[in-house]
Amino acid sequence: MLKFFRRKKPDPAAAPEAVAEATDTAAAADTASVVAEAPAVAPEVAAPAPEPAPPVELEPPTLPAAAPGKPGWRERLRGSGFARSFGGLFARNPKLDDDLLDEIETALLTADVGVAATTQLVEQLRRRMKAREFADANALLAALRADLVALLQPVAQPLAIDASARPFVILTVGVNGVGKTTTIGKLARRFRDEGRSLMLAAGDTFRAAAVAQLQAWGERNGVAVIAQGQDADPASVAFDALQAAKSRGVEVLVADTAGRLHTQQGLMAELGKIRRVLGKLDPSAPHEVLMVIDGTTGQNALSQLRQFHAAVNVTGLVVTKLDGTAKGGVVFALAREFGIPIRFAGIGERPEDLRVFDAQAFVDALLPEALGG
Ligand SMILES: Nc1nc2c(ncn2[C@@H]2O[C@H](COP(=O)(O)OP(=O)(O)OP(=O)(O)O)[C@@H](O)[C@H]2O)c(=O)[nH]1
Ligand SMILES: [Mg+2]
Repeated sequence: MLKFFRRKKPDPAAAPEAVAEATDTAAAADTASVVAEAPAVAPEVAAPAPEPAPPVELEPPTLPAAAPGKPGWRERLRGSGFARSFGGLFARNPKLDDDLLDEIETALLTADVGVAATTQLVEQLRRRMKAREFADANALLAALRADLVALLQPVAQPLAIDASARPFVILTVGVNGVGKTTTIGKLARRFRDEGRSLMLAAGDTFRAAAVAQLQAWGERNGVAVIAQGQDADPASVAFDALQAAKSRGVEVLVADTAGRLHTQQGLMAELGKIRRVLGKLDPSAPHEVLMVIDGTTGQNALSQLRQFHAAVNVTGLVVTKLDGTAKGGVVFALAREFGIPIRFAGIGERPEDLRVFDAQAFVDALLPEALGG
């Protein structure tokens, strides 16, 4: 059975504290220091399901857009394996020689850039060093930085919502625990802030907590969540949700799916079924198959993407958890091997920590500015 969940708009007369809370949140978004102190909002456990309510039109956003660039990429990625190994290397003011290239090679491999991309980058630098293109090690660093940006530039393609697709359907896939549901919650906030009407589909029917987790994000952002509950057929949830989104004329539908290992044939086939069922209502749906990849995964991310791509034709990537201990280098390996657009980077757990992927900002955050830096 279809259920609709949505949050009531704060009514100043009935719930002054709700208005105060919204105002506080808005003020906090303008103040970096306050934002930095704000608690993480990602739900970890099942939240109580809200009261079912009849479907109503979505309201315009009540919260302002998250402040861009706060905190910055560099601040969030400082702890990455990539930043640490290169920070150490260049702080030592190395000489321009083959040893430096060997050290760069080791640093790239250690940071999960992978053998193929590392070899390509290092050999490129070696050729140019032999041709005496670099005056010093600093010039070589500048070249490495430019090469890394060039590797990512072709895949730094933001997600464009095609207005002629109504709704524009985003199917979210990925292995267990990579951040799919959290990313959907962040996207919901983003789309709401852009003034788009949207719906979410609770297609992870493996666990009751998964449905509740998505409902909590929907609640928080005033977005309707279509759910059938635990053990329902996820393809049927997707079908119902697309039907509801079509009849309501919403702009964007984002469907969650259960995490699954790329090696589980049956579960991978289930994704194909979800895809086919969506296609029955709209032959062009899903318009985006967004695969979420955990940035801490390392080279295994390549085989994950290979399998998901074969099963469901991935059109865009989100790399999450690049804050913290992620090495970050797998982003280069993914870009080189697949050329699939990287839409967003997750650099924290709060809604504003989902950033449109920016090749230059990413590389700048990973590498020190200059020698001795
Ligand atoms: N630090 C950090 N944590 C993140 C990020 N994205 C997601 N997480 C955390 O990762 C954990 C798992 O996130 P979920 O969204 O539940 O992952 P999922 O892919 O939906 O998991 P399953 O549905 O169980 O497969 C949560 O604790 C999130 O808060 C990120 O960019 N940075
Ligand atoms: Mg989930």
